[in-house]
Amino acid sequence: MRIEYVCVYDCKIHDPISVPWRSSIFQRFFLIAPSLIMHRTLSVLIPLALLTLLPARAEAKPPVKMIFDTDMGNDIDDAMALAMIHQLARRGAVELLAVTSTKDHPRSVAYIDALNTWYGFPDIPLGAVRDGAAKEEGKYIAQVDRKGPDGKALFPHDLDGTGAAEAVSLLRKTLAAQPDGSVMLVQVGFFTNLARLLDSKGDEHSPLDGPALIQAKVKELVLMAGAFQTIRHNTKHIEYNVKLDIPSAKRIAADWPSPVVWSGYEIGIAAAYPWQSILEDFNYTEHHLIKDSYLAYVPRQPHDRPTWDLTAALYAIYPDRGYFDLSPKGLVSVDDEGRTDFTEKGDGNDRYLLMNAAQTEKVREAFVQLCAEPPVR
Ligand SMILES: [Ca+2]
Ligand SMILES: [Ca+2]
Repeated sequence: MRIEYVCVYDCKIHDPISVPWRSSIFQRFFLIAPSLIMHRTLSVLIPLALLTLLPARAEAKPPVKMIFDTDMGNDIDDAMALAMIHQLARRGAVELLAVTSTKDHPRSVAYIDALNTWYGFPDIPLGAVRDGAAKEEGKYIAQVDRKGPDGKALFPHDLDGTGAAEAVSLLRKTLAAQPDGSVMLVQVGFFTNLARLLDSKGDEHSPLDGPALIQAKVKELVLMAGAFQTIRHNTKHIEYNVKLDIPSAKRIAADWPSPVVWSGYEIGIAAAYPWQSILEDFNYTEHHLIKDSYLAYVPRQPHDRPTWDLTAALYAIYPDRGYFDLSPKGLVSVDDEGRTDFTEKGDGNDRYLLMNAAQTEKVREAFVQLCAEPPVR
C-alpha cells in the first residue's frame, strides 16, 4: 500500500490508481474520515480566525437631519444645492426634513416642489414666507410651468407658495418633532424666516419659544451669507443675502443661540461651477430642470456660476471630510448697511469657512459629480 499524500484542505488523494486500499471501506474510514473531520473543523476555524484580523465594518452613520431655507428663484445656486442634497439623500447621507422659502413669489415653492419631485422626493414638507423680500419672479422659476408639445407639464409639481404652509409654523413643527440637538439648519437666502423663528412664541407644535426651541433642537446653523475676505479689493463687501433683510440679519448675528458657521461670499466665488458640465452632463434627458434653469439664468456661455449655496449644504452634510477648514471661534456682527465683520473670541459661537487651493478643486469636482448624476426615481 502506498499513500503519497492526503491533503487536509481538499481531500484529494494523489495517484488514486496506485492505492488498492481504496477498495477497503474500513481503511477508507480510518484514513479519510480524520482528514474530513479536520477539513470541516479548519473550514470553520480559518474563516473565524481571518475575521478577527479584518477591520470591523464601520457603523452606518445616521443621515444628517437638515432643514433647507432658501430664496429659490433668485440665483441658480439654490437649485443646484437642492439637487445635490437630493443625491446625497438618496445615498443616506442626509435626511431633508423640510424646505422653506424666503423668496416671496408663489413660483419659488412651486419650483422647489418640482425639483423635489424630479429627484424623487415629491412630498417633502414645504413652507413659504409671507410678506417677505424679493417679490419679483426672477429669471428661471417660470421654467417650472413649461409644458411639452402634448400639453403635459415637463416638471410636475402639486404645490406653490399660496398653498404651502407658512414658513415659521413649518419650521417650528419640524423642529419640535426631532430629537434634541439633532437638526442642521441650512439657510442660503435671506434671514427673514429664521429671525421670525427666533421671535416666535409657543404654539400648538411646542410650548417652547423661539430661542428655547432652537437651543433644544438645532445642532448648528450653516449660513451662506456675509463676506470674510477681501472681494475685488473691497474689504467691506455687502453680500446679497444680508442686504435683502438687514434687520433680520442683525438679529440673528446678535442673538442666535446655537453654533453658527458662515460660508462667505468668497467661498462660492472660488469654487465656481464649470459651464462645460452644464452643457455636457445633463443631456441624459431632453428637458432637465437644472440645465434649462441655468441657461435661462445665464444664457450666454461660457459662464462658470459661483456655488455659494452648495458650499453651505456640502459643509452641513460632510463637516468632517476636509472640504473646508474653519476659522477660530468668534463673533460676527452686521452693521446698518449690511457689512459683516468677524472678531475672534474664544467662546464666540460663530466660525466661517476657509478653503485652500487643493480643497477648492476637490469641492468643485464633488459639485460636478453630485449635481450631474442622474436621479434614481
Ligand atoms: Ca409635491
Ligand atoms: Ca440663495
